[in-house]
Amino acid sequence: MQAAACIFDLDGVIVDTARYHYLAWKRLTDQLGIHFTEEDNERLKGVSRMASLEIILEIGNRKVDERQKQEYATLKNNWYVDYISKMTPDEILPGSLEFIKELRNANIRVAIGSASKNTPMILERVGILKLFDAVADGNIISKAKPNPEVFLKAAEMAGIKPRKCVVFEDAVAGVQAALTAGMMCIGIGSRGILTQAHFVVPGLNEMNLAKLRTLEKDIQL
Ligand code: B16
Ligand code: MG
Repeated sequence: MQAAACIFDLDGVIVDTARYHYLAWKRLTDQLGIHFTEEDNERLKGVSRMASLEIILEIGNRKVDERQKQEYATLKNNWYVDYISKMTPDEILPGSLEFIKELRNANIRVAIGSASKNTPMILERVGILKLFDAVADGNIISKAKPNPEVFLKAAEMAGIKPRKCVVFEDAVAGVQAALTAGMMCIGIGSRGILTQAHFVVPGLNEMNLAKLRTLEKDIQL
């Protein structure tokens, strides 16, 4: 394949918001008396807000009604928004900006495919909202990763067929979503965890257009 669009997951690929999610969930779990660790937080990566809450309630062995769940999710999100509203461009992960700009200069479309409903605010705070041709996020999709909806939507918005798209993703559920969408997937993180990705690199600082062109040569979609 030869990529005409690159679709980036946001949290864990372009910015490291996982620690803000952790701090906000930790405030909630402390309030509820649930023991919640950074290791537990790993299970929430790439998972939607409500699905994350379900995991937390399961860890704490709590059963609560729908109204209470909404209340908890809102409480956590308000704290999270408070943290991310203070984010600055320094928090863009190394190499991301350079790679995205290189792709744009080569006329390759760049898009976001994120589960987060806070995507526009994060992109705006770190000053990169205008760099993207398309932003598909938790506000416009109804099915969370591993469902491919968010990546298919990003491809459609960018005007590129799925088999001409490469997804960069740090979560197992996101890698599955990309593959089900019929796209090439480059995992960001560890090979031992992202076993299904076509390739894995530790971070976008290890990516450039020449490397992408080499990797995609071996991929048939
Ligand atoms: P929000 P991604 C995901 O973003 C996060 O990895 C996940 O931890 C979070 O629960 C989810 O967004 C929803 O975020 O509460 O802001 O809507 O990795 O898909 O960019
Ligand atoms: Mg992610």
